[in-house]
Amino acid sequence: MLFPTLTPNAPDLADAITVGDDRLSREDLVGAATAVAERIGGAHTLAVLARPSIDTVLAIAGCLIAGVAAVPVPPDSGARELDHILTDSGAQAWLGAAPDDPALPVIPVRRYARSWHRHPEPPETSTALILYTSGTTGLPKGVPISRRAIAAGLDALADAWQWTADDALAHGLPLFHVHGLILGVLGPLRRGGRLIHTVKPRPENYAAAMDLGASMFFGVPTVWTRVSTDEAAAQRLSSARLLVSGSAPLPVPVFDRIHALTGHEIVERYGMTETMITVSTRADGERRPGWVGLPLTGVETRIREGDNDLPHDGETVGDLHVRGPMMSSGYLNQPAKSAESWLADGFFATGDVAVVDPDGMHRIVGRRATDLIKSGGYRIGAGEIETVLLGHPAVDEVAVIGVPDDDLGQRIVAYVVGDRVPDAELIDHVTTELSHHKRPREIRFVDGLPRNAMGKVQKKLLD
Ligand code: MLC
Ligand code: AMP
Repeated sequence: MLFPTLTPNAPDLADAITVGDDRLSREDLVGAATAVAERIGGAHTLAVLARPSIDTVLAIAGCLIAGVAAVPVPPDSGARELDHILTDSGAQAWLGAAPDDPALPVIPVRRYARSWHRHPEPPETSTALILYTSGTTGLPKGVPISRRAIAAGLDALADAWQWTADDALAHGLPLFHVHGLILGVLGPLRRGGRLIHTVKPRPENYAAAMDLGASMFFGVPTVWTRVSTDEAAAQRLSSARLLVSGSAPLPVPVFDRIHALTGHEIVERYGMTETMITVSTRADGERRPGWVGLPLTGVETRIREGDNDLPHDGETVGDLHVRGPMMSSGYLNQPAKSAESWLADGFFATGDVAVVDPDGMHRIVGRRATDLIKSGGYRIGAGEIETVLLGHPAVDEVAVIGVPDDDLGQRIVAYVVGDRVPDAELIDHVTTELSHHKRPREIRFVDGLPRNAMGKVQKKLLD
C-alpha cells in the first residue's frame, strides 16, 4: 500500500500536517482527502495549483486515494507556461484553487467534507504525478511518476536517512517538484510522521519549527546559505536529528559554517525530476563536504565516456548514468527526447558529469549543457527564457546564461541586443509568460553577441 496513513484505520495524530498557522489531524486529513477522492472518481488527470496550503495537500492526497494523476502547477505560472502544462498533460479540470482565468472546469476541495469510504489500491504502475521540468530548449517536459517509483524512492531514502514515523519533517519548499512534494509531503504520508511546512523556507521559519518538534529539515543550498548567515536561527537547529540538502551543489563553506553553528554535518543527496533521488550520504555514514554520497539501495551508477566505463578512482570525470526502481520511464508525449536520455540498457543519462571514488562516493562536477541553469535549486532552461524575451518588441537578439551567485548558486542574466527599455519591463515580461523564478535577475544591454563562424552564440565568452 502506497500510503498506509491515508486509510480510515490509520492511528490518529493531532497535528499530522501543519502548513504555516493551519493544522490538520490525521483523521481530518483522511476524511477530507477521501471526500476529495469521492468527487473525482472517473477522472484521469487533474491540475492542482500548488500553493503551499492544506488544500493543496488534500487535493494531492485525494488524487492518490482515487488513483487520478495529479499535475502540480507552479502557482505563479505565466500564461505561456500554464497553457502548455494544461494542454500537454491532458488535465481535465482544476482541483481546488484555480488561476483567475481557469480555462478548465474547477472542482472544489471542500475542507470540511468527510468520507470514510475505502477505495481499492490503484495499480502500482499507474501514474501518480506528472511533474514539469525544464530542458535546454523549448517548453518544460512532463515527467510521469508511477506509484511504484514513489514507493521505491521514499523507501530507499528512509533506509539511508533512518527516516521513521517518529520524525517530524520541516521545510518550506515549493509543492510542485520532487524535493518539496514527493520527498517533502509524500514522504511523511508514507512514513507516517508529521509534516511541518513553513510556507517560505526562511531561516526564522525553520528555527520556529523547532518549537513544533521538528526533527528533520530539508532545504536547497540557498536555504542553507541563508541559515548559515543567521546565527540565532542556525543554533536553534542544533537539536534536530538530521539536516538534508539537495537539488543543487551545497558549497563547502556553507557545509562548514552550518557544522560550526549547529554541530550538524549536512546530509547531501543528488537527484533529478526524471530519476528521483539516486545518490545520498547515509545518516550513519561518512559526510564528506562537496560529495553527495553513495548510490541508494537498488541503484546502480556508472561514469562514462562514450560507450566506455571510466574508473572509480576519485579523479576521472565522466558522464553520470543511473539506474534504479525510483526512475520515471520517459517524458510525456516526447518519445524522441526520451530516447536520448533513457538508454536501451535501462540506465538514464543524467547530463551531469561526476567522479566516483573507490569506496563509491560520488562528487557532482557540473552539467554538460550550459543551457540548463540551477538558480535557488530550480532547474531553468535558458532557451525557454530566450524565446519569451524575443517575443518582446524591444528585443532583437538575446542570450541567457547562469552566472555564479553566492546566494542562488547561479543567477539568471540576459544579454540583450535591441532598444534600451527599462530592465523591469523585460523582467516583468518574463514573469507574465513564465513562473517568477524564471525571471532574469539582471539585464545587460550589449551591442552584439559573440558568435562563431556558423553564427551560433558563444555563451562561454559572455560574462
Ligand atoms: C521580486 N520579486 C518578484 C519580482 N521581483 N516576483 C516576481 N517578479 C518580479 N519581478 C519577489 C518575489 O515575489 C518574492 O517575494 C521575492 O522577490 C523573492 O523572490 P523569490 O524568487 O520568491 O525568492 P528567492 O529569495 O529569490 O528564492 C530563493 C528560494 C527559492 C530558495 C526561496 O529559490 C526556492 O524556493 N527554491 C526551491 C527550489 C526547489 O524546490 N527545487 C527543487 C527542484 S526538485 P515574496 O514576498 O514572495 O518573498 C529537484 C530534485 C532534487 O531538484 O534533487 O531535489
Ligand atoms: P531537477 O530536475 O530540478 O531535479 O534538477 C536536477 C539537477 O539538479 C541535476 O541534474 C543536477 O544537475 C542538480 N542537482 C541535484 N542535486 C544536486 C546535488 N546534490 N549536487 C549537485 N547538483 C545537484
